[in-house]
Amino acid sequence: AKKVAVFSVVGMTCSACAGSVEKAVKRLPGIHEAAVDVLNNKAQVLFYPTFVNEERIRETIEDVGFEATLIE
Ligand code: 9UX
Repeated sequence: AKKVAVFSVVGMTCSACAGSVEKAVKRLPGIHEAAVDVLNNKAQVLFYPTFVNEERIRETIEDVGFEATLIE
C-alpha cells in the first residue's frame, strides 16, 4: 500500500530549488509522486514503503542542500 509523507523543507528560495528537490526525490526507488511547494516550504511524497522510507527521502532532500523535517 502507498504511504504519504510531508516534510518541512527550509532554505528553498525559488521554484528551481523546488524543482531540484522534486527531481531528486523522484529518482529514488519506490516513489509514486512528489510535489514540492516553495511558498509553504513543504514537500509531499507518495511512496511504496517496501522500497523506500521517510528517512531515505528526508536524507535525499538534505543532499540537495535543504534542511528537511518529517512533519506528517
Ligand atoms: Mo536559484 Mo533556488 O540558484 O535556491 S535554485 S535560488
